[in-house]
Amino acid sequence: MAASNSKKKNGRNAVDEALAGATEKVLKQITELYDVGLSNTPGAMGLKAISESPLLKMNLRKPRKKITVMIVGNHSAGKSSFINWYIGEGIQKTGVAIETRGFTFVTSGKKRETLTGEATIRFYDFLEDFGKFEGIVHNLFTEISTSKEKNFICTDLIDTPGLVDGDMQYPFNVQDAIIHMAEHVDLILVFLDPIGQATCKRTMEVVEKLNQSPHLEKIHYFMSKADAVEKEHDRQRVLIQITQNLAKRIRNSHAFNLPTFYLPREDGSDPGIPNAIEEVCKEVDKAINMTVQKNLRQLKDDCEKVIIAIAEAVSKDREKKAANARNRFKGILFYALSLGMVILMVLLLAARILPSLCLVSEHLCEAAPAKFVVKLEPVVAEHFKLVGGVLLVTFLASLLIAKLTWQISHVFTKSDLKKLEEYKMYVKKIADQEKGLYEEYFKSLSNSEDR
Ligand SMILES: Nc1nc2c(ncn2[C@@H]2O[C@H](COP(=O)(O)OP(=O)(O)OP(=O)(O)O)[C@@H](O)[C@H]2O)c(=O)[nH]1
Ligand SMILES: [Mg+2]
Repeated sequence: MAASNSKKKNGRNAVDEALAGATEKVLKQITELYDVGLSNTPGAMGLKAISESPLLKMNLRKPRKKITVMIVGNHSAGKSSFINWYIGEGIQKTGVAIETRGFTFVTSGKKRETLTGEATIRFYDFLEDFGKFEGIVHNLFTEISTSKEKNFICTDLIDTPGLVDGDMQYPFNVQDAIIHMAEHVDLILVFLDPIGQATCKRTMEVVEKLNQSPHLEKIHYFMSKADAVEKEHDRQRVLIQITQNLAKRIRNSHAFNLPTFYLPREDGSDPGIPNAIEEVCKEVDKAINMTVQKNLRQLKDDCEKVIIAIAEAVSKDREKKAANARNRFKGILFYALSLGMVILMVLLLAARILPSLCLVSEHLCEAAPAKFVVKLEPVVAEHFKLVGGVLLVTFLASLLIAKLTWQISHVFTKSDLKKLEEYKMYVKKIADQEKGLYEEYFKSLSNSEDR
């Protein structure tokens, strides 16, 4: 054990590090395909921009390139200490006093920095709703660390306020805030320590509420600070006590597991107690692996969605063009009919007034058409009002129908269609990249399992 530990750096060896690198690369490349597309292609465009283009008007949600792990537990359970150990940096204050009163996002970045609540909400867009909790903004922080330890580069860790009973006044409704945050995280680690208020009312209520929420499979329980209890039988007693308390509140109690862990001691001494700290890290790794697979699947699905949307848009456009042609034809027909009615009304009027005009000036009626019109006069004189009325009504009706039928929808121009075709080819190339990423990622996974 000691020998294998010596090969490892904070519980990780070179293969783990290589795998972490491959994972980070895949997650980053997936989000890049959404943001900038195939950067080595001229006119590169991200999948998101393509889907949101006015020709498609889709709304794709870009997958996140990191997972979020929330650590919940009673006061002094070692939540902040675990985060410090995981990233190999004393970023969070620890101690026996109630140290963490708010929510702190610990994330990796290029420069060490602390962000306040407002900036944190802007940094994590899913926190928009969270900011509405009364009193939360002033108790929300982001600590950016340059650490590259373990899988920190793919992980946002959330340190939460320690849960304690008694007169403790929280500046916001801590239970509701934790439950709300649970919706947005990928993994919830519940730490309960054998000497603190592991089974306090507040902690148990949070566990119960988390179990009622749809996030059951995100939750993993650990007994932390196992080395704080020296005697094995005392440790077993506390373990049973915590397990019994939890069993009443958790839904899948038959599959319940409470591994115990403690942080490696700074002086390197071994208390000789089994330590499941690797299991805590493995849960993080598992959540990352699942996220990689989920994001790869999402990328594939989104590419398919865009290709289907393009095909649908083109076929809808074809239908619209056919309907436009039909409507134009019908419209022209009815406009022609109304024009015919105008001509007939003019003829009718001419037949009515021409004979009287011929009496005044004979040469007006010398032309053959005029003679024909004059011949109609007896018929016209008898039915003038009726025929005139019919012609007028037909004229108005055909004009109205022509106007109503002339419904021309907006259709794609030739350049729009060309662009859609280009999008389709481009998205197919993105989908091909997904296959490559998938293979590359699983190759790195199998290499790590072969070791
Ligand atoms: N023996 C032992 N002590 C630990 C371990 N982890 C943390 N501690 C100590 O426990 C105390 C509380 O640790 P914190 O990390 O501040 O606990 P926390 O859960 O963040 O506490 P709050 O922020 O108050 O909720 C500190 O004095 C730590 O040094 C451990 O694995 N073993
Ligand atoms: Mg703390």
